[in-house]
Amino acid sequence: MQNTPKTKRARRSTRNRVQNGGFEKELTGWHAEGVTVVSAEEGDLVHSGTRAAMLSGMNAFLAQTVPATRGSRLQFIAHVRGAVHLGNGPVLIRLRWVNASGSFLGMALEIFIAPRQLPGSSWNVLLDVTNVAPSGTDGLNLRIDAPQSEDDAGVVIDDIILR
Ligand SMILES: [Ca+2]
Repeated sequence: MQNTPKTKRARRSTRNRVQNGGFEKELTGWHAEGVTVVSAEEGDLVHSGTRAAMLSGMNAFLAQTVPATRGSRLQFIAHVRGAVHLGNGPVLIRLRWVNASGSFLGMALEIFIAPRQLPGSSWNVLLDVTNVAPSGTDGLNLRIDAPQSEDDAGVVIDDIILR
């Protein structure tokens, strides 16, 4: 094998495959339950633009399937914070490879945030990379579950990127 200088590495697509990942178009493109769109006017709850998504409620989740094909390896980025300092319930982010009919092919990435871990005054940047998409892959299903009990404050998320 020939050594390839880093500057000549194969070009990766940098286009964000997530539709409306910054919630500027409210919840367009998302399946959601227990999610409200918060605006910059409500204080420090927006990472960029003028809107972000707040998950609060017993079954709060956000989900979207983005295009992917066999051999895809995608970078995942999201900005998360608590609505109240260290007041969050658990957050589970699961990315799954799916085929053309939406059936599960394999886990791509899993991120867990334990309760009472998210600051309310700054943003946590989640940054990770999926494994390689198996044969038959037609999409990557992203699902963020943030079930909040009565004692929990909500979780705010913005600028979700898959590229
Ligand atoms: Ca935003």
